[in-house]
Amino acid sequence: MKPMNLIAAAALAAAAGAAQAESWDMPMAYAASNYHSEHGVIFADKVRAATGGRIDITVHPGGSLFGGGDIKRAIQTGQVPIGERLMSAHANENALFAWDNLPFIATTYEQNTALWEAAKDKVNEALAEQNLVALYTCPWPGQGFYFKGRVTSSNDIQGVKFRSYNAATAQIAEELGMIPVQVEAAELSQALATGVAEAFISSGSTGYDRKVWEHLDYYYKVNAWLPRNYVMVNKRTWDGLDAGTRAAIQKAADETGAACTAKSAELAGWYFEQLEANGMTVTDAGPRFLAELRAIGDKMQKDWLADAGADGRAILDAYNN
Ligand code: PCA
Repeated sequence: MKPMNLIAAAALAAAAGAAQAESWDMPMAYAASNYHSEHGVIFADKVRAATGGRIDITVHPGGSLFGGGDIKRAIQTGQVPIGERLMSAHANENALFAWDNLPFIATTYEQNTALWEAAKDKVNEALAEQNLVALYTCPWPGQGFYFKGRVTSSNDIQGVKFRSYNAATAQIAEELGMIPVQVEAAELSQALATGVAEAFISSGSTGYDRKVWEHLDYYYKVNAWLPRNYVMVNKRTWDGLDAGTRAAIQKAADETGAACTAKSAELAGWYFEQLEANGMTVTDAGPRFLAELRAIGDKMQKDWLADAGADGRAILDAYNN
């Protein structure tokens, strides 16, 4: 080869190498120290190792790159290739995304996994239509209520400002006579400190992350549902990868989803211990409050079936069998 051709060949090789390695920013919505975010980092490490550095993911937790409410759109539109979001926050786009917040349908990790198995194909189809591919999902622990004072029924909470995180939690607030206000977990401590919100529904996990004992004194265990976070990738980006890279990433995702789910189950009780150690009363919801919640749950299930149509019916039928 003539020297000029050698130089051209070297430049071409360098360009091909550079085009191959990709840096992916991955926005996540929840606290850096939360197990969801920690598993995002575990996932990134696995992907880097499995692809020989070809895909280099940087996790941005706590809504630091995009606020929780903006992450899904940022992935869809290709502003970032990958990210994490609570799926049911997007139930307004498609009722199927609310499969995991039907009250009292799936209240254990096993049931939540069985329901996801029933819902998965339909949900993934709906995501594909939005230019998204879910790589893995991970549940939050069961959802219960945080209040300032003791609550035995909705009589005790009329007009209370209630922090919601999706349509279902806003509906529950209204049915109970409270006033819903949508607030991201990342802004929850501030909302409680400034009086924007006085109560909310969530897991022990988010109460712990946000040190809510500084503002509220009671947690009522209800286990209404276990909502899931999804790590999603832009479908065009995904389809553009070679099959080997896709398989390596999917394997890392499967392992991470399983590990994250196990961690969630392992930590569920520990979070309650931390709330108690910091002075909160953690207790089961009483029979009157629970009866009201069950009636609301029945109504919400009917509403959902009306919205989600035949697909929703098929999901619940598959789950019930
Ligand atoms: N924590 C998240 C969603 C569900 C949960 O347990 C939150 O409160 O925003």
